[in-house]
Amino acid sequence: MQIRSDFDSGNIQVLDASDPSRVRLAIRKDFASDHFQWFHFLADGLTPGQTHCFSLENARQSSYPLAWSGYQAVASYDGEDWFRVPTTFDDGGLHVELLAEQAQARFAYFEPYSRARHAQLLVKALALPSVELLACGSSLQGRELPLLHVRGTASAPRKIWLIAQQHPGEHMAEWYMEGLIERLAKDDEELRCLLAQADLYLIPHMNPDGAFLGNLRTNAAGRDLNRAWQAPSASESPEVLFVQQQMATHGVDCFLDIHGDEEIPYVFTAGCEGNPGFTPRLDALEQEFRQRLMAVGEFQVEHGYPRDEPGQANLALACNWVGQTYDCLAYTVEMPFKDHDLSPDPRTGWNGARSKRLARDVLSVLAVMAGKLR
Ligand code: GEM
Ligand code: ZN
Repeated sequence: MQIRSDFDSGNIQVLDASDPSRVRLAIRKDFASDHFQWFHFLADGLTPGQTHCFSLENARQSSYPLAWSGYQAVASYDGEDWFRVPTTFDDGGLHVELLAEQAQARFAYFEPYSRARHAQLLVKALALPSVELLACGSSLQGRELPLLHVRGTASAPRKIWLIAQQHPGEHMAEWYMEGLIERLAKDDEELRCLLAQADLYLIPHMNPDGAFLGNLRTNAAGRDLNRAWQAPSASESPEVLFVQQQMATHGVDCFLDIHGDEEIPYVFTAGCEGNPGFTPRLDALEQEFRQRLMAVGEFQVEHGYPRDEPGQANLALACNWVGQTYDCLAYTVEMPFKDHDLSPDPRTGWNGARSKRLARDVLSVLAVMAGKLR
């Protein structure tokens, strides 16, 4: 059996692949960092009809070891259709099983979003009459960081920013952005209502280097971009520096930072309640956003991160820094690596398609709220 990871977002180390019924593997650390959790590899030489087990033996030392409880890995024969496979976790690591139907299969922590698909998404977006490439930053390794501007029809539009995948292993984030961009092509009544009041500023992918390298959490300098917002640097976090410069140029009236969460099996948000500048106005906007999203989409408010104490927010996080700096509604949107347990799908768990649907639902909420953002 051959195990490969020499491709976009590949990450695995082979310990011993001599026994095809029990292949011993390990997850490689993020580049220049101690973080690890994301894995993505291809197994070639499977025997149809045989159950193969792949053991990721260092899973207990990963960044979020509690996240393996209740988690199932995803597999695919064609790289398009991804499905959950029987997965157990014990002292020996994370054990992923497949009753093989074909000789080759891919395995990953979540349905990967490839750089090639990102390129296709940009072509699709820029073909839309309302979308322009406003600016283009560059990652540390020189990958483009496009800022898309969706021009509405208002003479003084509200400016709604969405950025995705600061954490490179959270591939659900660019699936979300694909869903948003695809809805722009539909030109429905709600969308027209939104674009009559607001322009959109989109960064479909904040961390292309980290994603390509198969990192979970950091960029090519080993930096967690979602801890760089108070002091971004050209040498270590140019991706954040670029976005802040563009925000200063164009302004911000609402901000959504799209992420994935390893442990919590629900879709949820984290707000700015701990910001020094948090006001009853922002509190009301946050509550209305949540209530409206619960009414239309796969979302809930019971499960999520602990709320920050007043004045105790970490302003190095994008959501908090933007919310504080621009006195605006700002949210971290979290999708699960596992499933949204209020509406579980045993075959796929949370996946790309559901991430896309959430983006469409959030646009519906923004269409109703755009006029209240200031
Ligand atoms: C999280 S954001 C953490 C927000 N926490 C609170 N209490 N507001 C991060 O960066 O750690 C986002 C993520 O990793 O998905
Ligand atoms: Zn994240």
